Amino acid sequence: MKISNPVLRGFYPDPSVCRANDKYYMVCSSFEYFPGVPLFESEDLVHWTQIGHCLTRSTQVDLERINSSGGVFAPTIRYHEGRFYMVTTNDTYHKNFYVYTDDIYGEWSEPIFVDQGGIDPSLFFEDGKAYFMSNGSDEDGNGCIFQCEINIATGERLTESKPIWKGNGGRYLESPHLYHIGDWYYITAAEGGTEYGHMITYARGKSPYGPFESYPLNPVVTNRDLGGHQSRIQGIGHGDLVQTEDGTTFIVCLGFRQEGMWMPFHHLGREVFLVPVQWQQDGWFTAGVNGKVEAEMEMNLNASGEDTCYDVSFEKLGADSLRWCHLRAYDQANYQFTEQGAKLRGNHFTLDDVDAPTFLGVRQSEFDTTLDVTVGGNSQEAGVTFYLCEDHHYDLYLAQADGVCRAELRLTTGDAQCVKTSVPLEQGQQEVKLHVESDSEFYTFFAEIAGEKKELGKARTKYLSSEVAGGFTGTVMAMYAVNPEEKEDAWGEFTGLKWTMKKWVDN
Ligand code: 6LW
Repeated sequence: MKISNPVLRGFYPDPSVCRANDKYYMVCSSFEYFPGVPLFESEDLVHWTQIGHCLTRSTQVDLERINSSGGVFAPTIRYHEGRFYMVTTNDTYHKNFYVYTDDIYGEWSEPIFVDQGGIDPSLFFEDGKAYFMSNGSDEDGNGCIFQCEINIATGERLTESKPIWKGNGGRYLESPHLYHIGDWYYITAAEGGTEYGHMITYARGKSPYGPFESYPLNPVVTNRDLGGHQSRIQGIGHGDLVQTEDGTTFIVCLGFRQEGMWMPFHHLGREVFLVPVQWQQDGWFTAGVNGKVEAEMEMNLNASGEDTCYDVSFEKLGADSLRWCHLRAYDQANYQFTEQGAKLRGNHFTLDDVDAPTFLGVRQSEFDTTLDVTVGGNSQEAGVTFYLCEDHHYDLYLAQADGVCRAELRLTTGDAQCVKTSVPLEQGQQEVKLHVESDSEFYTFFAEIAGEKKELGKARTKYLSSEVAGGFTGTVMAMYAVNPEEKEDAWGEFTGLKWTMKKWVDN
């Protein structure tokens, strides 16, 4: 049947997937966001339900003052003898570690560190051995995949780290994984960087250490040769192979949906794509449609469930929703869910700080969205932000000073920040209805003043993109509060949250 991509929309980069007990499990990177490493379950590789996070405690990963797009990089998930492992890098501290669980719905262990450098670690289990691989550089400074064997109980290296594959010559060799399928060991990597030149390459050999022979038809998957006028889907790379029970094979990988045909950018982050694999007689394979990924592809899958709905409201997302995310740290005392909505108590951090302001976020999953929320309470500042990082965010909020309430729109784009519009509310008006409309090019911000919806301004989506702002994340919408004096009883009150997202279809 035809399957539409991306199968998981919004900022869920660097996917890795495994099959266990007739289900599929997937993890994605999370950088400075807490909880870390969102975890999903699926029965068909197409419909994914979030069932948890792998990193839920500060003892597992310390995100304090982690730089934006630092912290938790590309994870790998593997299942071995009844146990799930998730291995990743804390890039800010250049440390590779893994956690494990015997209950996929439960808590994960404390971290076990492995003394091998590089990023994008992966695990491979066979014949009682645990192989650990990550990227690195050879003596000439070229990209190379290194591998060692570890004691899986302790993380201790049992063998020297050996170079096993230099890839196909593309820059930024990363994201290695090893598989044993049929007579061959297949190794994969991403090359070209996680941007427009991104690609997925393979090599194969007769042992876990190779020697590996690169596939003559590499790259197996890439959209690098498609211009924006040919495909909105770009940056395809960082893939993990997965097989269904009957051996049908897929690659789960990242890609993004670009905006701006000639000077492209993307602001929704890197997302998850599913790509069908076609095996050949000689034990090699191709994937996608002639090695390219399209928004709709024919796949040998029975996945007729309902479309995933990304709409957000307090009714849909209660206090325990796994979709809420926070910046770096989470102080539960500053978040209260009420029958009508949520109350947030700020701290002295603002959205401009590389720190942990009070922030209740959800990823933006589509271009066309409509947001409504009413903000009241007595916080000095409380509102919504469309946030990429501390230097790039748009905030629409209720400000209160000297007994005057104002609706304001503040834009922060790199080194420039301005309050674009500031409108006093009517005497006695102490809460304000905020409304935001987005399409692929603009956010348009409104506030209801004296019963009338007033436009406070527009801002370009482009300035929240990786191409402009840098980094590896994607836009998150958050309710937030700022409370410079950290008053005990200063709360921003949020009611009537409704954020609807219109599913993008390629045309
Ligand atoms: C990462 C690398 C990548 O760890 O982006 O797409 C880096 N690939 O593999 C950050 O996500």
